[in-house]
Amino acid sequence: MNTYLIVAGCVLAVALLAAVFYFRLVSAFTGNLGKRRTNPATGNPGDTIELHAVFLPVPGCGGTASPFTTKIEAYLRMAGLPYKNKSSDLASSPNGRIPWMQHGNQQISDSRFIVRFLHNTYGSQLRTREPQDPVDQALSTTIQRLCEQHMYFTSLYHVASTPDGRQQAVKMFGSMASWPMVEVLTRAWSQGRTTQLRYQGVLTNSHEDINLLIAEDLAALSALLGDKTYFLGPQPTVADACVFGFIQTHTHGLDDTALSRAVKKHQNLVKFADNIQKTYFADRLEKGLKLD
Ligand SMILES: N[C@@H](CCC(=O)N[C@@H](CS)C(=O)NCC(=O)O)C(=O)O
Repeated sequence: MNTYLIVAGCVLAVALLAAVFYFRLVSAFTGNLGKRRTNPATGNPGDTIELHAVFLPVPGCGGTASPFTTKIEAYLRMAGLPYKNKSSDLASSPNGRIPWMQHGNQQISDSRFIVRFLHNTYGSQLRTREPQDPVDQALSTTIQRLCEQHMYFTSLYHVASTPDGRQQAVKMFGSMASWPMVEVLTRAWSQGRTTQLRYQGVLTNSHEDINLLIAEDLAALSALLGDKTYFLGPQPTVADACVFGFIQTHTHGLDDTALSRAVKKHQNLVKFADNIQKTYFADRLEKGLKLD
């Protein structure tokens, strides 16, 4: 009787611990608000650029799974600024998001403020030249916000909340852990992200309507690009780095998904991403991802 009670107590304690662990994971994936902080505007150009992120490689792609991180890597490469990749996690990020940058003794979070910081710090040393014309500048802002504040969430819906995306999540976590942890991470990630999308608003729409929104965003990008190599002129700008960050896993990832099929309807976007991969990520494609 006593033994029976002890075994039952142990089983209950383990189940309770497992449930607490699982719900902490879900809450971590629902989104960490981080600290609200004002980013430094400029730094010392002699300092090393350390890019901190969770670098999850995606077979076939120059960048990694995080679109905001790929945006910054593409921008640094286009601008000709050497940098080091540092593997990090969300908990060590100053604002609870990736990527973030360590520059000398300063930390800069949020890709928009990282770009502003690089601009102010390196100025004419940058190989990229952002547009001078106010309408082109407005287009650059519009393109970036479209990707970051809309396409990010509609894409996340596909990856986190549809069976198609589940397969991708399993692969993503498969590069970090083994079964049964992959199963636990995938479930917790999907549950956390789905809750995040419910608060964000995307999940107030049906699957069909979300797909219509995705098709409209991609058609808009495709029309803006037309038959040009880059969105805003003969040289790449941050808008190109940003679009690349958000479409490369769909244009070049090896999986055939609803998103990859939607993007591939626009062959000019595929050609655009292909050119950026070949021009700026050839080393990565050849030698793989290098982390310090
Ligand atoms: N506005 C931020 C967004 C960065 C962001 O949301 N990054 C994602 C990864 S791609 C993240 O850290 N998500 C963690 C979370 O939502 O908890 C930026 O431009 O850098």
